[in-house]
Amino acid sequence: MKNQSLRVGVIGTGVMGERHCENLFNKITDAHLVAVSDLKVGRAERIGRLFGDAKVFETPKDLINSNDVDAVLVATSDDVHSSLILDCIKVNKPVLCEKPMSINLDEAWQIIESEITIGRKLVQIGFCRRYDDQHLEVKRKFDSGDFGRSIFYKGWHRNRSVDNRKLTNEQILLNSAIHEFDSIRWLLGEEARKIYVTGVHTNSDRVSDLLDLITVHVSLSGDCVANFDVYMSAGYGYEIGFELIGQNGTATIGPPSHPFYRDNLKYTSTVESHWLGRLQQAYLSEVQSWVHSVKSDDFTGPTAWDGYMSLQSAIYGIKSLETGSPMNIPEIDVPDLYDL
Ligand code: ISE
Repeated sequence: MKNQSLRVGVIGTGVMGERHCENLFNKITDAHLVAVSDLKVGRAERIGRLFGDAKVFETPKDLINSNDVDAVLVATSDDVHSSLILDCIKVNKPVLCEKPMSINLDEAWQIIESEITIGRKLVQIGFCRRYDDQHLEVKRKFDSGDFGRSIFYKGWHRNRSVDNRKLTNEQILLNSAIHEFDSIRWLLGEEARKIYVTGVHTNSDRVSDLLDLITVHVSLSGDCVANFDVYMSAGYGYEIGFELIGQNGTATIGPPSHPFYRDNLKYTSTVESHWLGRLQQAYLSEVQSWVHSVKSDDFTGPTAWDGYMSLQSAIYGIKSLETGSPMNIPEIDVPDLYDL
């Protein structure tokens, strides 16, 4: 395997799956796209043709079981992530699955148990922020100890617009806020213990009861706190950012590295319109690093355990939003397989 190009199959060829296929075809080294599968067969055929004549499989299971596929990337709708991950584990195939790893904790736990049973990690979860250069720089700075202990994560996550009729309050926590739940654990090195979520519907014409702007407050172990908003219809563009406050210093990431202009009595710059633009560097580095991990059998990415712990915050966040009360999050011991 070390000297051969990794043969990757992508399941789900929507917006994110297409981007991964394109990256695998054009940019990722030591791997290539060999197979695709999608409920919409026509879409899979188009993507397969576009990116190296990848073979189209009618069912995800056929792709997973194929001897021509070494590793699988899952970018389907969230509700089928866990069953596809379990199918990959059954045949001992490494899988990079988009977040969330599941939409419920029981199925997510089955994944943890399956990996424990086979005694190895095969699953990486697509927490792409961990591969974003800005996030990584802040992580390194805090890990160096220069700023002392990190205490407070204060973040924001803005999508430009969403289809209010399709999106649900649950999805905002499971699919969008889940990134912050992971970033908080990763940056602060502590676990969420209590969560309180409130939300508002920002659109005056009220096409739905969607709470498209939520604020999330998390208390963590080790005397740390986090606070962030997720605004799904911010209008001005796509943006993610945070301030991380430590004992001796703080770091901020925010507006990305577009040029900043001053003219005619004003400052101007450009805001990304979509996450595909803001996070392209992270997607590339995430998949490239996964390919190297798989080829060298040295697991480095966010694990199923990371996926489980972030999902736990999202699920208790949903309960908090529904009940209007803060929720305690149960403490669970890290299984040996994931204990570093
Ligand atoms: C989307 O699925 C993503 O993963 C983006 O990174 C996130 O910012 C967005 O809110 C999600 O809908």
